[in-house]
Amino acid sequence: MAIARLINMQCGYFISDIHITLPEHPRTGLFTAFLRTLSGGKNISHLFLMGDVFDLWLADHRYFIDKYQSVIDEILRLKNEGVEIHYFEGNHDFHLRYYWADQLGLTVHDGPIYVELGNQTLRLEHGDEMDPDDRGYRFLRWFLRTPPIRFLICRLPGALIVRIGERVSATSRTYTSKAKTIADVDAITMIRAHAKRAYAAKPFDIIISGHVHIRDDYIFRDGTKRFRSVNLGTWLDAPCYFKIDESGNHFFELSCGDMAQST
Ligand SMILES: [Mn+2]
Repeated sequence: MAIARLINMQCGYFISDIHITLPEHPRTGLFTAFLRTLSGGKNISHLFLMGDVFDLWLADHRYFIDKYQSVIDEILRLKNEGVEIHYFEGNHDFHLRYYWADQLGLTVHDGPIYVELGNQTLRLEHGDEMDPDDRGYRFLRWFLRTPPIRFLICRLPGALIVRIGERVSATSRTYTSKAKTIADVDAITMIRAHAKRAYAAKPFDIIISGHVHIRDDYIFRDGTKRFRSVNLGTWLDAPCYFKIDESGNHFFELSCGDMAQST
């Protein structure tokens, strides 16, 4: 009986904006150490990678696969243990299906989805479409996904991918959470305004996003309406995950301290 219960376990983990750069960076070790604490059939049934997991990942180029093999190995282990894994494209990692879906068998999303988990309806998205006024980005997002550009990105020569990848890793070394394009208060306003618009279009119990690098957890109440808006923040600030388990609890846990010591 206990086994059936474990198989039916609904325990989802949500992570975004890790912005993994170099394999030897402590943040990479922290993420793989975090994944090693998870075990399919024991403490996780669903893993949601909510975008910008890597600071750069394009299509199925060998450069990224070789560079991030240690991360891929842990994700693949979870998949082989029966964990259902969803990977949302961000603005730093896209055209993911050629590797993560076609070769590894994960489910890849390039926009918002609704899922049922533990009696709750969730709306999940990276969050890069959150700002309705950012027409420049919306155009870029569309443009990068047009068939001719997708064709080009998938066929960039390996040497050029290496140069781009090294350039991105080098500039990202100086990344700090201070490098934000909008103020925290504006980001929170945007997260919550987007949640309200999304709820009006199609209701949910919880909306979970990332992208803006501001952790936010807010309950809306308006008459009989009630929903929760969660933004996952970024591992550049403080590594964390959001978890929904079968008892319906959902909470953040900072994963920094003990796991940093285990790497
Ligand atoms: Mn993003």
